[in-house]
Amino acid sequence: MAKMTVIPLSGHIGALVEDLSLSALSDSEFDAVKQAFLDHCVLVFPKQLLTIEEHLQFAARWGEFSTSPFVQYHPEHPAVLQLSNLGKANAVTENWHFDSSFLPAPPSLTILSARKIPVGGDTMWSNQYHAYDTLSEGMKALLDGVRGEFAGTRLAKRVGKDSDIPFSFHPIFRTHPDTGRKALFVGHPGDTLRCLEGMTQEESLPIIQYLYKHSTNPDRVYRHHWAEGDIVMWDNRCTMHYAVHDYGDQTRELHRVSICGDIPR
Ligand SMILES: O=C(O)CCC(=O)C(=O)O
Ligand SMILES: [Fe+2]
Repeated sequence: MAKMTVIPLSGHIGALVEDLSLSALSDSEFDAVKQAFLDHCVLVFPKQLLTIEEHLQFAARWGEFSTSPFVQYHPEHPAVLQLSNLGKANAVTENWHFDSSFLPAPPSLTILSARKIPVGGDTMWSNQYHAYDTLSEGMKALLDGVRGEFAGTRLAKRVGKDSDIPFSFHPIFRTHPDTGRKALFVGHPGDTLRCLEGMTQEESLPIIQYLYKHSTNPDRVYRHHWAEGDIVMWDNRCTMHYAVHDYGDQTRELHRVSICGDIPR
């Protein structure tokens, strides 16, 4: 078998992995994929056309499956979330976010498998190591060790649980457990990242707004144009993502499997 090739997809995030079959991955190939994942934060594996079982087998190599509250999983495969077109008004993922940042230990990574793709429906990712690295030394010093209050507002509201919104405190500069690099860890101002600890809302909101805008500068973004059969995986500890809803009522179906992560530090 030909040796896998890894081709960067943008200046700062994402790589295309070719000449590799995820359904027949050797241990040494897995090690190479893992290194490419840590280096590029988002990996695209085109034309894999995995079955649900093959998707789950590949995902299981990365750790325990993680599930989120407020969403319903596949009736026969409890680790598989079926993403479908719920309409633009209900699209909780059409904003820049880390997955489940309101949990004490958000997932480490997610693997999507594209089943039915409309015209449109791209997904974007942004590199949060780069977002941290490009902050001024003054901003890094000001916010070093500061924690934010992360809330699951959008998901809770979608199921009518407005009065019982879960939240967790996390450092807004988190250190990746495998690479040791620092990444900016923020969320939608007000909805997701409600406040910075030890500051009033009036003081924290302008800072959060600045950081949120900074986190998604186009310099650090890769936008993926899906094709059926694509597998895309991202590191939820150092990237944010945004699902563009520009496809009206066309069908869009992806399967999603996430892996348990550590408590952010
Ligand atoms: O639909 C997508 O492209 C991604 C949706 C999303 O935010 C997720 O699966 O975590
Ligand atoms: Fe997401």
